[in-house]
Amino acid sequence: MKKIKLRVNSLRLLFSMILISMFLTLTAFADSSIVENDLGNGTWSYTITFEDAGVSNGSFYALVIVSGDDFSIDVDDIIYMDQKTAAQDGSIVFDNVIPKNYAGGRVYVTGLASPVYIGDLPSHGVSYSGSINCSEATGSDFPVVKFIDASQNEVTANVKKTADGIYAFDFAGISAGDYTLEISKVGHATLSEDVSITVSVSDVSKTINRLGDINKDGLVSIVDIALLKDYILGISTLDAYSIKIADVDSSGGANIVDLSIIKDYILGVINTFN
Ligand SMILES: [Ca+2]
Ligand SMILES: [Ca+2]
Repeated sequence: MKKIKLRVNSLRLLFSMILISMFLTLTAFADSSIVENDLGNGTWSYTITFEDAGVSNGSFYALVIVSGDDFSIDVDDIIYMDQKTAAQDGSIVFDNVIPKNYAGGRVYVTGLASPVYIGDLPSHGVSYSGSINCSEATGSDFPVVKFIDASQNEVTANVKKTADGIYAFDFAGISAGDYTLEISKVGHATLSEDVSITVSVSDVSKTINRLGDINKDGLVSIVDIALLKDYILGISTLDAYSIKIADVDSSGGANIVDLSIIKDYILGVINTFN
């Protein structure tokens, strides 16, 4: 624990040095390289090496990667930070560098003097991640989470189960732009939303509901029948997603046929809407 704290403190110290030294003249290292390693599944790591000729081992160097292409270091834009000690010959290798997203960025290294701009990371797009709550906690089918672009190209997110009825999803390295986000799961109404992504987004929270559960209380009951009846009779309205929930025969609309199927489900005549 103490070790971690010391590490954080020394990173902070180095970072304040970076801010101060940004106003100083930049000097370049004798030799440096950025090598991209494709890990598959839209993820990358980097190996960043450089050499500070003439330094003795024991010198600290901090690696700072900043998103975007401005020549400034803003705390909010830092997507990776680490520190290492130089080897006897002054060479330093940062390997397995995995930045927070793949939006591209500028790589800086600083020792006890000025920060040095090493080069750029290529842009591999942005990330979009979050969680999905499913009203049916049990059931072994995972939700399928997709982005569909204007040309109907699809990208599917990685989905992991985090608890009963709760799943984490993650799109990594997608292009910024406009998409339809589609979340589907067996027995649930498919959620479709227009999403415009310009930067990486995390902590997105979405909920999908069981077919027939129009009031979204987790149960298919007489209450849902009453809501659908009022909708069919024009007494009340339903939002677009609630209509999808009510459309248990996937006909594209909610009507008397769905009402009859939901009634059969409640009476136990059928046990699935699929
Ligand atoms: Ca209900
Ligand atoms: Ca229908």
